[in-house]
Amino acid sequence: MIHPYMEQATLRNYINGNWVNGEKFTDVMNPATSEKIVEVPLSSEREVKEAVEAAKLAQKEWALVPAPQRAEVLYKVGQLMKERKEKIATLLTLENGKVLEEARGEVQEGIDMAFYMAGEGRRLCGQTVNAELKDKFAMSVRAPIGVVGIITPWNFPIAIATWKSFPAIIAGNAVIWKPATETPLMATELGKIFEEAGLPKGVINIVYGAGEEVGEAMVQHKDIQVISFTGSNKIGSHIASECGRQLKKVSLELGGKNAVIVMDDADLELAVEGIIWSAFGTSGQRCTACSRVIVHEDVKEALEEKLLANMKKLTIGNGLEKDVKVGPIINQDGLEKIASYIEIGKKEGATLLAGGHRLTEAPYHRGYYFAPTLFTNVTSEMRIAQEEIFGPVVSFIPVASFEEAITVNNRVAYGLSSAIFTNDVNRVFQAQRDLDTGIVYINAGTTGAEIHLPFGGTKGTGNGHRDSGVQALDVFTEWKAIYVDYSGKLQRAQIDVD
Ligand code: UN1
Repeated sequence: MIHPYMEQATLRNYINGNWVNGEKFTDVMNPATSEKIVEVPLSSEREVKEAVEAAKLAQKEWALVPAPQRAEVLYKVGQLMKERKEKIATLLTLENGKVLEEARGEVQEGIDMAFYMAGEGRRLCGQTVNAELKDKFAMSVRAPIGVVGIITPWNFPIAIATWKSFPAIIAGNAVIWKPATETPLMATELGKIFEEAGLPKGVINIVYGAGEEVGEAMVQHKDIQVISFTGSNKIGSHIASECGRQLKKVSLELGGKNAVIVMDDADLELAVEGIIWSAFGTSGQRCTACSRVIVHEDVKEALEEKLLANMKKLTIGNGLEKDVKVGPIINQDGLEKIASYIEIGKKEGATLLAGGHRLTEAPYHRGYYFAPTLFTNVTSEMRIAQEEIFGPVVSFIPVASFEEAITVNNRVAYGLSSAIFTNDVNRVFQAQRDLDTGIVYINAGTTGAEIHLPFGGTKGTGNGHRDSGVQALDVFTEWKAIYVDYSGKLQRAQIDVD
């Protein structure tokens, strides 16, 4: 039986411009209802190899297409995404569970990325510099790398795919893309759009399947020269070591343990709005989600009270329904992980002020819902204050001063996003200097990165690369230095300098 939102019962891989049938499949479920949506192929090394062969051939020609013409395809991609925004957003909510308003926002992030990277087709700037010798010209250019592999997560299945694939494509590479099996619809929709926009066959290839099979085959394939991965630290460090062994370039976006700092002079109403949005939006399943509130002790009780009152107003439910603000958790494993941290927090001596349990009564009984949760009196060494929970759980950590707030913020293994609410201009500038995360927000929550700035983090959040922004091009290009000697004689650098 075909699901009412679907045109097909089974999805197919997209290899060399063809939609290819799979052999083995797994079910894709709607996390809001547990109903089956579609089946997705579980591919193997064989499909990865086929995709790489196609990509190698396609890339040679694609690299010779002038970048402004490559950009025309991306403009078309952006245009088609814009026309289909509502349909794509609805499918995103169906497979991922995030509320429709957020799904629209995520699709918009992809549209923004398309137009932004299309613009790069007319830049891809290098430098011209002065040579140290007479009658000699020196410059640097960005060169494509070849075939690149991208492995994308279920929590932002279309936005993150655009952060990685669009810069790769505009720079003249071909792509092998393994989307998360929980959220394959976004890849099919984007694949169809690439096809309709006229991207030559083989420039993007979609291979569905498990990380252990398809992801591993990509990491081990000698002709995939770059791996760009967003996901867990455990898998990220495995990928990094395998790529390191092969001297393969790897870009990682991993976990976060992001905090909102609320100072004693903050606008508490605004801080509560920022915390609600960044802790409970997407049910806390963002790498950038706020999971710690580092609060000045003088405003701790007032902030708790206001936050609790606002948490009560949150409507939880199926993201396709109007006015729902918090959707389900992705699946049973996700729920169990969150539930296990509630027990850990209680054992560690934190005080549970709200939530802390799964929602099992109708209408929640068929989906994977977890009550928005607030712990207080948490200390910064507790595991709930150190480890990524990836759910709607926030911990209050009281502090006595601005300096202590900064120290507590930085005392975690991750460094993705941080935020401070204060009206003191000196503290604002000290904070943006001293917070050791890749993204810093002033008087806003920890989420909401824009695509034309670098996205990524310090310490355990990654390995120094950035997604999105012009910096994403560094992952998918090699720098080439070019010297043109027009003196007509041998000129030796560093020697013939008079
Ligand atoms: C993620 O959580 O992996 O800044 C991506 C944000 C979004 C992207 C989140 N624009 O929260």
